[in-house]
Amino acid sequence: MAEFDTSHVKNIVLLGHAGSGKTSLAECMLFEAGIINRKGSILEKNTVADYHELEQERGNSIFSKLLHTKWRGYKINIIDTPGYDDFVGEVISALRVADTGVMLLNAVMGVEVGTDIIWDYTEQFKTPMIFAVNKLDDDNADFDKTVAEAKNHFGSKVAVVQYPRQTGAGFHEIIDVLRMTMYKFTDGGGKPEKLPIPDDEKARAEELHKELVEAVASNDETLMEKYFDKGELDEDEMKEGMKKAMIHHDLFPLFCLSAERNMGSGRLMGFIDNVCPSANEMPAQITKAGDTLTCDAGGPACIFIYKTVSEPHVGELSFFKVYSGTVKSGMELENETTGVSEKINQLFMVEGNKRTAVNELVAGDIGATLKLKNTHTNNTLHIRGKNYDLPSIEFPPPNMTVAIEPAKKGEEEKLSLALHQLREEDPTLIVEVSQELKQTLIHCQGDMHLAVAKWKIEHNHKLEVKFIKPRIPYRETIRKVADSSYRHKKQSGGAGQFGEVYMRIEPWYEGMPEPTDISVRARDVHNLDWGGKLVFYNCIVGGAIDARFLPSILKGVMEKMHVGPLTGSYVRDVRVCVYDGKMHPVDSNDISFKIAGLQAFRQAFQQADPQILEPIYHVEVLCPDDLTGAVMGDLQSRRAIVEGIDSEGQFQKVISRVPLAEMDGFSSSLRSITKGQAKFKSSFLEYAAMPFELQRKLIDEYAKTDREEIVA
Ligand SMILES: Nc1nc2c(ncn2[C@@H]2O[C@H](COP(=O)(O)OP(=O)(O)O)[C@@H](O)[C@H]2O)c(=O)[nH]1
Ligand SMILES: [Mg+2]
Repeated sequence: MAEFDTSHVKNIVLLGHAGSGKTSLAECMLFEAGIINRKGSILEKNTVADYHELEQERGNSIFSKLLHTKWRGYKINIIDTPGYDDFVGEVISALRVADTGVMLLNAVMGVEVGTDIIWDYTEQFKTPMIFAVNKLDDDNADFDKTVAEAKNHFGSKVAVVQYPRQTGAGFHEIIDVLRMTMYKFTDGGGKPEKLPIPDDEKARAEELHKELVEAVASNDETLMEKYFDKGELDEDEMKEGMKKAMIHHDLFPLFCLSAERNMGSGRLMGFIDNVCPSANEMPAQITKAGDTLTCDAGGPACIFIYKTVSEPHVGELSFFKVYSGTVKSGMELENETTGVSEKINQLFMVEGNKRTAVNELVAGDIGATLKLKNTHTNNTLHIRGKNYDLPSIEFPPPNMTVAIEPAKKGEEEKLSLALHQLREEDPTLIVEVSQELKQTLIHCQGDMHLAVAKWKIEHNHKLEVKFIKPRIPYRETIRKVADSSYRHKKQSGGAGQFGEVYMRIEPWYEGMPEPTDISVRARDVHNLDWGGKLVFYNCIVGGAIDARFLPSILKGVMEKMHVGPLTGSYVRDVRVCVYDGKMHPVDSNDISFKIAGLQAFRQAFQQADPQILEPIYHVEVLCPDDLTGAVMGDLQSRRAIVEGIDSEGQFQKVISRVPLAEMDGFSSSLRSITKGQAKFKSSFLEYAAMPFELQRKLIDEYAKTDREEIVA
């Protein structure tokens, strides 16, 4: 038998901007429940959650961690998450399996950009949310300002359940307007004394109590009627009303904390146990095939893998949530995605880097298993005879790209293995072997994300690597019409070669009119892999060139389009009309026409006012008002065009277009000029012409490189 049934398991995720106190709160929860007998601290580098060497080195969380605690008959699974948006993938996967989010607000800083970004995801998942205002012991803490910012940012659904009697060094008392009690802590924190609300706080407490009751009642008609009748709601009515409103994302209760001094976490856990929904009170999961999967320990076993970690000397750990049935050790489950059958040899409850073996885990619980054969993050495993496949976690697209190389030649194979494993653990890291740029690219979320990847490669794979600036995928095109002809003739030794081609090339655009002065006999439209089009027309009259040679001419043109004449970049958006030429009865063959086609195209291209296009990215930076100037200054030094500034709550969103060639180092530069108070998103927008002098530079550089012509 499992120790806790489904309704006694709660899954929470700790969220918030970096430094808001999530890891410290997790430590308090574990300590208060007696899971650990010494409370660790960030400073001493001995918390349960930040156990990773790299986290201790850097002093903040990088990976999400599964912990659990037991409080008054309930098991609370806690996922501690990193606050920097470089690691937002860890937050998203945790949100996928959590049933309540606890968003920490730093009472010194108020609502920060990290809070805002994570909030957007909680809205997508509709995760029931609690706010916890932390650091109330800090002399610069401002509770009222933090609450005002939260209401301004997240709306009137933010409902104050607790407020501090005093903040700063004197923070010892929390007034709870749900219980209408005052909790008084000693200097050491821990278990508070419960006292009546003092007279001088009664008016405020009663006003906030009324606000809270009204907020709960306003979400439910029966409760509203009861409230009108009695002028009050009893504890059970409040509990049920709050739970329902939280499930519908209509109420976000707000609590008070000092994680540093261990004040407030016990009451928070009590609220999680009594009010926050268990997995079976949340909307049922719908499989990809449309089946409803009820969270019931007696149902068919089904688990979903939300995270994979490769632990040195241990192997691959798969973290999962049981969405239906009961998983037992020794069970065989089928992986719906990969088709393999997996034996669940060991089941674990997890506390940071410690694992406790258990025999079974019921629906609604979260745990881990080891050494599955072919199972990855986002896979669903189920008992034989079902086809359950649960919706995947959608990870955000990457924000920045670098090229990676082993420091020593000859270690390419080792690097590719290391990257494979990195990718397995971290779905927000994308590895691309670019044929076009002849580089291995890492697409990631930001510079800290990259630093972590480097650390893992160096420590776990004992491989030195270097990051280099990625080449830019420029494009070449033309702006004018040009004609050319080329005769390829070779008669030295053996069989001769002969082919002559006349062609016209024009800039292609959607809806361009057909030629009027020549008649088109065959049309060939190619959507190019690298974007844009090649439109190839056979306009030969009177059999000047046999139709069978046209594919060879096209091949020659295509070959040159792969290695553009200006910089060797791909060519796009050209219409080619082959309208005349000559054949030789004996010497004409495919190769001759391919060469003639290629050379004619090259000549015409040079006369057609060619230009280089560069990739432009859409970049959005979210930052506090007083930092917009600095952010815009940095952007403008990157040839960016600032297109507008929108306000988002108390933040400003600077919207701009920036050439990819100038994005190098943006992530770290932004972090340093804003001290981590700004976040950015970037995505490919379009190709646009480069400034003339920069084009000149690229062309001159390319002319200097040794290159072999790709001519057969
Ligand atoms: N004064 C004060 N400092 C705190 C409190 N909670 C956390 N801290 C400190 O704030 C820093 C960040 O805490 P941490 O738990 O790592 O935050 P996280 O990034 O949200 O996990 C650490 O130096 C903590 O010691 C608190 O309640 N009061
Ligand atoms: Mg942390």
